[in-house]
Amino acid sequence: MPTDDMKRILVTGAVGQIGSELTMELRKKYGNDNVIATGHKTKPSSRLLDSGPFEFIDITKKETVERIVKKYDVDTIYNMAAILSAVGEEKPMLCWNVNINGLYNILEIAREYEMTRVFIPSSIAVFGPNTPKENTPQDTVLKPTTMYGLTKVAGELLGDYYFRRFNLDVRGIRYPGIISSETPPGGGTTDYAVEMFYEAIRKKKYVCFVKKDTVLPMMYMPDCIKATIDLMEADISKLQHHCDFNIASMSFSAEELADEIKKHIPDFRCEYKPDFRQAIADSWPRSIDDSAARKEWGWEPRYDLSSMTKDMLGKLRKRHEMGEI
Ligand code: AKB
Repeated sequence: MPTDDMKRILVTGAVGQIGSELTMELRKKYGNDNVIATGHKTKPSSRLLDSGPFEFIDITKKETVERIVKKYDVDTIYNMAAILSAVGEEKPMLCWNVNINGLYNILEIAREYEMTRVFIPSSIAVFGPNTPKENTPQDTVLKPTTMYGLTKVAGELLGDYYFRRFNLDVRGIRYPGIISSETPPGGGTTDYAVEMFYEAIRKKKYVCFVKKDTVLPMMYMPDCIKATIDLMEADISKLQHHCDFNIASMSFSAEELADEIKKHIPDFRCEYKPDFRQAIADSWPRSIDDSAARKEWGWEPRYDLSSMTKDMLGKLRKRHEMGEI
């Protein structure tokens, strides 16, 4: 396994939607004590706290990250801390600061400490209204209209720059909307898809903040975690791209998702009341061409809409019965 060189891993944003599940999977794979979970302000779950080291940092303050890197002799970073699209429109300066200045600090530290590898997530938000919407190509127009999107374009370019200029092994994926049952997302446009599941279990009704015919690319968390770790473990000699891999698994409209949930909860009702997030969703692709990821590191999703819905509802139902949600 090409993993011997990643021994001490730091995860930023480990309290967040993807970071929390990624940390647990990395701990399973690389050993609990070798994966240092970090967060900013949010209290970590006991699952995260009890299974390995946890520290508070602020990626916009370089010294706070550097202290932890030295303390644990870190050689690999997954930089999952970010401000997502909806909050990014409400707080554009915060979004710039975390997603650009924070990322710059991470890359600089990785360069200074000669780290083995860095993961920097990107997003379908790098695309904009002028990008082809169906089967969006790997290499295409990148002119987003959101602050989040433009920080992600700059982030991809910055990562590729560090690879070329400083020989730092930086890798990244353009995540679609991620659907998960552990930690809810916060501040994104694709959050409606997750909320719909939670509310279907809790109240059997949901008011969706995008129109029913809004189609976006989505992915179930187990596939997201698999993609992230697989890319980090991929043989570098096979990679032609580095920080900007398109990946796809499923695309559906808000109404198609509601209909799929209704197959399991027949009295579930969904209403549609679009807000400012509709414009963001409308600027993004409907489906993604991920042939580069398939070819360069063997990406292949496992879940589709039907298998994801069954699994999500099963997991959330259990958590509901235990009074967790
Ligand atoms: C968001 O909606 O902002 C994120 C994303 C697609 O990057 N989930």
